[in-house]
Amino acid sequence: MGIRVSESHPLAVADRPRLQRPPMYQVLLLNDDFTPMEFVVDILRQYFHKSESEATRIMLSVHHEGKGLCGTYPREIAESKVMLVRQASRSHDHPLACVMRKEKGDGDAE
Ligand code: TYC
Repeated sequence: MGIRVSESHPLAVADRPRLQRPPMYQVLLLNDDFTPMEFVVDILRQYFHKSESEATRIMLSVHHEGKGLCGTYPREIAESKVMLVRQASRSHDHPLACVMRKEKGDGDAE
């Protein structure tokens, strides 16, 4: 019973396509002088699933360094997080900026 596939069959190994890892995108928050700290912490918890302490750490690093990493995702997920954060910020009249950038160092997989 069952199908036996010979390991020496040329399609089994020789013609294996070279795989490309999908490019990944970093989603970042940028600092501004107006968005309340608590709102940024809420955003990090709600959209990036951070704990209270991790969200506070990221928010403070954005506040002091100018920008901070929220997470790294495939393109469409990163795009949707950027959109959701922008919509939430605008709906509360905050200028909070959320951007994405392609992660460096994505070559072909082995
Ligand atoms: N700098 C803001 C303040 O002092 C807080 C803040 C933190 C705003 C992070 C944006 O991405 C941000 N209220």
